[in-house]
Amino acid sequence: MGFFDKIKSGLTKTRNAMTAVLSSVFTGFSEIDDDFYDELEESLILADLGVETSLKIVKQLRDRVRSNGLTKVEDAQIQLKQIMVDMLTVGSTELPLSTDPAVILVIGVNGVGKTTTIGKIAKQLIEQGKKVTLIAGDTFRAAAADQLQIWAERCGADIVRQHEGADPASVVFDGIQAAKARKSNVIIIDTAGRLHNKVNLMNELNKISRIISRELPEADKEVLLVLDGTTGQNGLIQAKQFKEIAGVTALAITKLDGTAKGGIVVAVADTLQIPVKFIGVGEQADDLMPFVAQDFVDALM
Ligand SMILES: Nc1nc2c(ncn2[C@@H]2O[C@H](COP(=O)(O)OP(=O)(O)O)[C@@H](O)[C@H]2O)c(=O)[nH]1
Ligand SMILES: [Mg+2]
Repeated sequence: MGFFDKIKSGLTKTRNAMTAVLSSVFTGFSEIDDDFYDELEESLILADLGVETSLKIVKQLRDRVRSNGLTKVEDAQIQLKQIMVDMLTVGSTELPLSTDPAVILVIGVNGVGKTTTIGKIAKQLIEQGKKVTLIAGDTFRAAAADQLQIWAERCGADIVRQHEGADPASVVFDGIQAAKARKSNVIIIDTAGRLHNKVNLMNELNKISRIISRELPEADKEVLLVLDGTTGQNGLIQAKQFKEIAGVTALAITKLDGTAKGGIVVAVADTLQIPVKFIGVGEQADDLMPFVAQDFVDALM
């Protein structure tokens, strides 16, 4: 399957949902009037774009329709797609990897797909010829490190882990020393995401960040927040909390294959103004796609 076909097939459920709600707007109206805009606004909210983002999209559409003197509903649809592409374009979608090593700190609540996403990213980087060290900073359960180890073995990454209950910051310290010794190009750090204990989580992530800054002051650093696309608007709330506590610089949105709520990607990018860099469309190693705004919107509509 080609690259775009894969994104398209991964987004089938969302596309069907979007088509269902948007078709009544784009086939039900022959002219662009207030009723058209009201119905469009409602449809976008139903498609999980969130109230704030939906209002913004409709306002921008009104402006574009007016300034371009558009009268046909089909023309409005083309503009709508362009507005979404622009909204999804909030910065570089590349990982910053110009230093040796570069560091990717991966955060997010339990079960969103952090460890899986790390395995997938590691595989892609190794295929590009990079040397990758994974650090098992989720020490809450031994199974978490075991899972990371399976991914490491599968794709040929090094892994640094300690016993269950070890201090995550100390695992990170060890991992950085090991990565330096092995001359790794990229370090990817897995973490535990117990958001119900926000203060502890914040302290833990701060401690890890301080170790990284101290041990690798010159390194490119990405703080990648992983969100579960199936959680819809809840994902947006989580993202806001993590942005506050952890200085998120990039997003990965997973499990889009299993949900009709993929519209959340637009809401998150627009509300947080943080670039989405990856989308997950399945559990296999190749099911993580680099994010391309135009392809995403084309696959949706
Ligand atoms: N369908 C699907 N499942 C995914 C995707 N990403 C992760 N998962 C699954 O989600 C579950 C939790 O993933 P895991 O990486 O352990 O989450 P973590 O707790 O954040 O580390 C696992 O069963 C993964 O296989 C995805 O893009 N699509
Ligand atoms: Mg995990």
